Amino acid sequence: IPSTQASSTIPTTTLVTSVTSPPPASSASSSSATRATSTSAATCSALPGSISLKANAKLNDLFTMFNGDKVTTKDKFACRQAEMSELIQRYELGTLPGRPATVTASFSGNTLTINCGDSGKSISFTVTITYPSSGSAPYPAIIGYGGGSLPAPAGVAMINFNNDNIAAQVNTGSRGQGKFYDLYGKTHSAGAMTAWAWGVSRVIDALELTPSARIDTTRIGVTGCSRNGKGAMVAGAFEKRIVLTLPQESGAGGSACWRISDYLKSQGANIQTASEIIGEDPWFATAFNSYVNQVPTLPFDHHSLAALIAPRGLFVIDNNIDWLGPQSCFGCMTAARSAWQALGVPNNIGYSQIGSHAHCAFPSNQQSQLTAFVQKFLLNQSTNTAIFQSDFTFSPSQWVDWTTPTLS
Ligand code: MCU
Repeated sequence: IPSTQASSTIPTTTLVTSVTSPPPASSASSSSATRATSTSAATCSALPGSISLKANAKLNDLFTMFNGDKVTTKDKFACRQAEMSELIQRYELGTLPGRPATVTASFSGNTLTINCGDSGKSISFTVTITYPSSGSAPYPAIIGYGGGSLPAPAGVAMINFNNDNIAAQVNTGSRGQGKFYDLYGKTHSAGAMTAWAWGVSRVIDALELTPSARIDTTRIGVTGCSRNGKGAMVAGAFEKRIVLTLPQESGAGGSACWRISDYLKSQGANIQTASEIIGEDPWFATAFNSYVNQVPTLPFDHHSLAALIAPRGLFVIDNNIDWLGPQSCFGCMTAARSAWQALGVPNNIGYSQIGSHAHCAFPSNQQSQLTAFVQKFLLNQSTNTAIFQSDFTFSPSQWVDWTTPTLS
């Protein structure tokens, strides 16, 4: 089916002809970004407030700090992750706020209500929990953006997260709409994906506060497909309490790398790129608009975003739809895998691209792979997650000019 069917389900018509404002000053605030992403940030060197970006056609080195220091230890890699998180927030996704001043929760039926308050404003939203018919409480759970598009695994609760309610994604006119912006203001720098990740963190806060919901908050996964797969990857990157991230058919803005997608487009592929995607929905900060036509200046790519998840579990599920850039996704995740290799857990990241099925229709021949990841990370079983497969090829010599250390 692949490409032809894809073009009818995935519109490719929106084009962007202009770029807008530079990053607002607030998005350059290092304190909020680092606080939100790393507990060891206090011992890490701070990024300068103002950075002059240098073009780099290759995928950025995951193991050299912005100031040139080499990363040789796991602790230093945590600093590098905090730094990459801050860079990604600054130039692509917008600032992730930490926990608001108040978070309270109530639970009734299968509905968890989350109330958040800060600076005199408050919002409330709900998620619904579907419990498994097997296993025992407290259950592990997978938070599904828009309910998710994966079959519910045995023994695992599914939490339906209405991400559109937190930040709308109808078209570019959706910017600033949703509960996140009701709390933080319509002009907050966070794009929709950052707002959703913030929402996921509040769901986990609420579950921690609510033992009667019978969810084990040390065993939480996140998933979503397509646009929601991009969002799931961002949530996994920003929220360390998530132990398994399952982005499905996420494409550009998810498991694809901007640089590789631009290259494939230059070779004639019908593939979504950075300059195209910003005309579709407010998934990114407006700051990103200034870089979509000069992608090599970005001090990261999406292998860096994925690397924020290491050493936690990541299983990337892809299709073979041209627009989603499966070749870019495979290359990008192969580069990302270096982070898990450096940390000594290469099989905590898996990649599986299997095509010939409708967009977001999880195929039965990926089931055993998904089950292996779910059992390992959510059910504490010992399974074989050495899964890294694609119909496409990746040439490291074209994209990677750094080496993968073994971190002590
Ligand atoms: C793969 O995610 C998106 C894609 O980025 C968009 O260009 C397309 O319109 O929609 C996809 C999607 O979310 O499909 C449900």
